[in-house]
Amino acid sequence: MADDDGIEMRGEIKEKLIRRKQEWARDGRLLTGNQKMEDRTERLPPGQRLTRDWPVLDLGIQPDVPLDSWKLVVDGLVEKPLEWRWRDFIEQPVFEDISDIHCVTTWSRYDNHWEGVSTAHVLELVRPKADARHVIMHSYDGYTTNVTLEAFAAPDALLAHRWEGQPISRQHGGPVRLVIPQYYFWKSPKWIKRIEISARDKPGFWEVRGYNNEGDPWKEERYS
Ligand SMILES: Nc1nc2c(c(=O)[nH]1)N[C@H]1C(S)=C(S)[C@@H](COP(=O)(O)O)O[C@H]1N2
Ligand SMILES: [Mo]
Repeated sequence: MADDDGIEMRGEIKEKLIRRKQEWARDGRLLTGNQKMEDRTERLPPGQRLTRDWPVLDLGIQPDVPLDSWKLVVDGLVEKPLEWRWRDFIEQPVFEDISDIHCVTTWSRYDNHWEGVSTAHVLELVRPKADARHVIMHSYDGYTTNVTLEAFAAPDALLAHRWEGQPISRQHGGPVRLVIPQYYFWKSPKWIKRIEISARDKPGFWEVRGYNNEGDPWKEERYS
């Protein structure tokens, strides 16, 4: 099924999986109670285990967004909203970072080499208004997630289009996904389409289904 913009929604929503994760959140599954809030000398957060591969997790729909259909809007409470096509995106200053992934389902993956555009650069261009406090991210598959403006602006956060020197695959959220390393990976939306700056918080897909509104792996903020 392709819409007018030539973007094909591949796959089906995994209703059962979503229900199970929601039950896990309700029951507090996977919590160790071992939060080392102060102790960041450990590299692996509590309850996590290291993996070397890179699992694919999403709601089941993996949109196929051709580069010439790709669009990103940054709007809401900003002085200068922007709309980028692919050529605009790749003209921006390149930002590179190496960071660890921590997924709430307990896998972590070290040393991911990302390339893209820093969120700091995006914010410099759009200039959030004085009352802006929150960022709501909207994806091509209908997924949403929310962070504070401060977390979005973190110096290691970026709109990534390359991973380990290669374009990010469709399965992992290409052409462009967010990477916000300080939080569990559900706060890093794949197939990003719109970044909404807001005075008001708007909990996203998992946040309204029992996941924490913040999601700091060091505080084990898995659920609300
Ligand atoms: N658009 C979108 N982004 C998403 C998701 C999703 O379903 N849709 N799932 C989130 C979750 S729960 C995780 S763990 C990571 C998984 O990213 P990966 O498949 O690249 O490992 O993507 C996050 N971003
Ligand atoms: Mo996840």
